[in-house]
Amino acid sequence: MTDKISLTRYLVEQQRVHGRIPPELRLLIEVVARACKRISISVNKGALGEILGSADTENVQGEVQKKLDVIANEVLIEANEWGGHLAAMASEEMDSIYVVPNRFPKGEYLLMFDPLDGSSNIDVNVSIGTIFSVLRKQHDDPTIIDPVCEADFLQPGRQQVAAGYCVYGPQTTLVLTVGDGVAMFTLDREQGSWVLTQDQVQIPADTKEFAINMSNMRHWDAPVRRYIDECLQGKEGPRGKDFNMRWVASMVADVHRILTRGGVFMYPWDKREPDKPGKLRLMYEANPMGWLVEQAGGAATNGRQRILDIVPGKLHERVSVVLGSRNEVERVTGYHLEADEATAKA
Ligand code: AHM
Ligand code: MG
Repeated sequence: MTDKISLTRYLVEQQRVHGRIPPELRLLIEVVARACKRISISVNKGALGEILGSADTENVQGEVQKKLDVIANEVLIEANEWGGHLAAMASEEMDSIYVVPNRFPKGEYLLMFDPLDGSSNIDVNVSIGTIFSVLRKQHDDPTIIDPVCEADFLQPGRQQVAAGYCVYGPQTTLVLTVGDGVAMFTLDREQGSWVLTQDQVQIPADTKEFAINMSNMRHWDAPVRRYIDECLQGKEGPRGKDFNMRWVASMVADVHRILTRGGVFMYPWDKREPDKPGKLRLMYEANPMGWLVEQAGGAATNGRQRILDIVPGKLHERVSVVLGSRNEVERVTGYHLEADEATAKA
């Protein structure tokens, strides 16, 4: 690229030319991007930075926290709490919402994040990331500033005003939407700046690649089995083409591949924990990824319903996820709906 566009310039143009984002939201995104830069530096240090291994604590989901989960969470909070653009934050690593302390000015935005996605990959030097989602606090009467509470966060994903992720891989890439398509920024380490390297990202509607944790196959529901069985039959089967499989076990990396070259990603409900709707979390994993994928021309459902239309009942709600190339997501969703109809008729 000869005329390099920085993240700052991209955001200023989104604010000034397209009128899409107010200055406070621009500031918020820049602060998140700065925090991701700091996390990226820690990730790069690896064992030299003493960031590997377990923190010997558990999060609200009962998962053992890695040191880097805790570090990344602190970096995001410290970076964002004082700027005056936020009312509160919520994270995979915190039981309840973090209200901006009274010593700082408050804004109208709510920030949610999975500070370090793909925790199982930290110690093995495989791509990991940070996922974030921004909502605006809803007011019945905008002149009244009420204290913020968890209920303020429980908005469907279609109300997000910004969403993105940063993937810490061979390159560090920030992927963002403010509702005007998907833009990708690569971290230029020498300059310390984010450079726009792709705008208006598009996911092809068709694909020959799926991503699912195949070791859970015996626990899946019939429609997911049917879809994967058909893919595995390749050219000789009903799909008439061979499929490839990839599973990084970091949602950020799997979604990044799909935004780059297409594919379908699934983390469906399964029988291991029948009472949980899925493994992934709706508000800071599925919603931001779902919006990014839709903004790139793809689709995202829970197998039956558009993810962005789900009204959350609680902060750490889980959800089944099917996202990526539109025609494949529609096929998987169709298989679920067909199965539901058959059950209803029986
Ligand atoms: P995390 O947020 O604790 O890292 O968990 C979410 C991750 C996703 O990134 C990934 O898609 C999935 O869990 C991997 O699950 P599995 O270990 O079953 O392959
Ligand atoms: Mg995660």
